[in-house]
Amino acid sequence: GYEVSGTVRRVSSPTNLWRLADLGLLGRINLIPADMTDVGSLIAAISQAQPNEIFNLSAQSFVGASFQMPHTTAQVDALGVLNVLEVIRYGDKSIKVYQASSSEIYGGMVDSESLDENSPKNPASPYAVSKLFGFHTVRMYRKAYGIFAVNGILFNHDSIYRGLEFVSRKITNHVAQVALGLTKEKLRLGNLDAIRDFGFAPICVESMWTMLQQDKPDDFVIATGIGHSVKEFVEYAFSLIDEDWREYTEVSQTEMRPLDVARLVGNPAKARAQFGWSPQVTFRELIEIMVEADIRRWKQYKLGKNFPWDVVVGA
Ligand code: G4F
Repeated sequence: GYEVSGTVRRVSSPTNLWRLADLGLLGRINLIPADMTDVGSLIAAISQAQPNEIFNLSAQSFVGASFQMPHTTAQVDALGVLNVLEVIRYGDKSIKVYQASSSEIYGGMVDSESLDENSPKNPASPYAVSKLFGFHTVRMYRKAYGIFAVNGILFNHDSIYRGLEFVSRKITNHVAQVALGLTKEKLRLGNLDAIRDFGFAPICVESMWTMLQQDKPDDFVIATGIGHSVKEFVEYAFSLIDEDWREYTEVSQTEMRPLDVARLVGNPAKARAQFGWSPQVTFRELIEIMVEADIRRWKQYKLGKNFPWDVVVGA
């Protein structure tokens, strides 16, 4: 029952909307040009769409790249949040806002078993510092101006639509190519000991909407509560095609970050108690879903069909 608008940042090459196309959503969403760093464009987009709810999912979301582009990351991930909130503050204050916060804001709290909304924040990348700015700005605007703004503190949330630069999809995409005999190259990975809380994105995304339907704005951790290392991920992914991961991977310095967070595992007790959220999909099921999808895509490719991400629309 929603009418959905989404903002699209203008780039000189055609905008790649393959995920929307793959999901059959293209044409059902009003696409409005806007840029998080350009407050005027946000004013225009918000006055055009006149939304009741805004989901701010826009970000330079790759932690690794934030070390190369700290300034851009801060402008989009930190000041961009401020821009949206300012437009609401001086415009329609009844608009509810979901802010995509991140488990990265906790940073290196290695001694914490699992992290909840009140755990100390110790960000360890330009991405994390920027997200923490957004997090506190949302809380401050909520208190100071009575805006219904919430932070969803999502731990890793993966699916078949994950970008190829992230470790989960990088692995499942490679496994699929090995399975179909399409590559002999080794997969270069970085820190295999990093522990992350890998959840299934569609289930996590449902919680974003649910947070905006609560009586009062608040912040919620969304996580499975179970940690797994990158090594466990790659090991299980290759086991699905009956291969030994060690033969197909190598550790490379180029994939290491100047600082990495050793362990991030969340405690979703508050979301579970308040609106019954649960992760539903296990670590192994998630990997199975992703490997299966990538094998399907590469099989299509072998048949001479386009990748779904070759669909380029909205030039
Ligand atoms: O897949 P990643 O790049 O995701 P990361 O850094 O955990 O961030 C993701 O989740 C956050 C929420 O928890 C989001 F806020 C954020 O936007 C993003 O969606 O890396 C996961 C771990 C890291 O410790 C990284 O060092 O995997 C390690 N890793 C090891 N080898 C690698 C690689 N990461 C990448 N991207 N590529 C590698 O080759």
